[in-house]
Amino acid sequence: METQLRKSLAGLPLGEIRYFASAGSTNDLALDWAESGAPDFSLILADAQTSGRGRMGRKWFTPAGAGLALSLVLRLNEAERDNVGLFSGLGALALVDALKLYGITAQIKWPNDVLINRKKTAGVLVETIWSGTDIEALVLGIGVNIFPESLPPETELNFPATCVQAETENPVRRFDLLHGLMASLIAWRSLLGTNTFLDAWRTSLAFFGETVQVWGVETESIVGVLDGLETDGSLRVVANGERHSVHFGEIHLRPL
Ligand code: BT5
Repeated sequence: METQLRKSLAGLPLGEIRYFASAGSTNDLALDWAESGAPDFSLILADAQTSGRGRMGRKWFTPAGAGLALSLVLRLNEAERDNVGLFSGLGALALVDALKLYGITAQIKWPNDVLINRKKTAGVLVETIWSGTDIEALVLGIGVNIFPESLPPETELNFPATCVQAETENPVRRFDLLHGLMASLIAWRSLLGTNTFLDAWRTSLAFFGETVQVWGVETESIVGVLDGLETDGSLRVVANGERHSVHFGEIHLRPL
């Protein structure tokens, strides 16, 4: 498996690559690796995770042989440090692009989910390591459901879920999709924060123009029309004629 993985990524300008048949959470491994000097764009991939994480301590289900669970260590340049709020969009956008290889038009449920036909097929988890007031490294974790076995039991879901193979007639090979995803990440990273990047993200937003409810831990919920993105990656919602910018954090979004 590891040989196949390395072969499929050969030729891409990545940092180092580590593969695990089973890991706790690839994000935890990547955070440790970042602390101990992983070079930029180093990749950790696990076939299975025993404690895969979503946001706020939620779980990410990752049984063996069924999906992709990966984390990248990114060393940010100055411009990227000013755009940290765009990295979950970067992960989601790169996956949306890679899925086009299978004729799939996916959408981004702001801020961190990728949906196919309004069902969740992937989640992005961004975590940062700080040194004083500077970001030392950023870990970009991505989990993608590829085959039906990757889906958790319905009782564990707070949103409908699907997998890539259920949404295309083309046979999906995990490492082909991984290659496409890495190539797209490299391409979109160089455009982070540009109008091209923001327009592509906007165009891919799920529920655009629809009435949604957005709520967080400390904020009151807003019901309004999803109207787009601000340049810092926050979401624009118009409620009673008033524009609200919803920032990252612990945010839930649902179509009404
Ligand atoms: C996410 O969190 O969607 C981010 C998931 C990131 C996972 C990757 S895998 C590689 C890396 N290593 C890690 O440990 N994590 C990252 P959130 O928006 O909080 O959604 C979590 C919720 O999604 C859970 O509470 C479940 O309801 C649901 N869920 C869990 N596993 C799922 C799956 N395989 N498919 C669809 N939904 C799932």
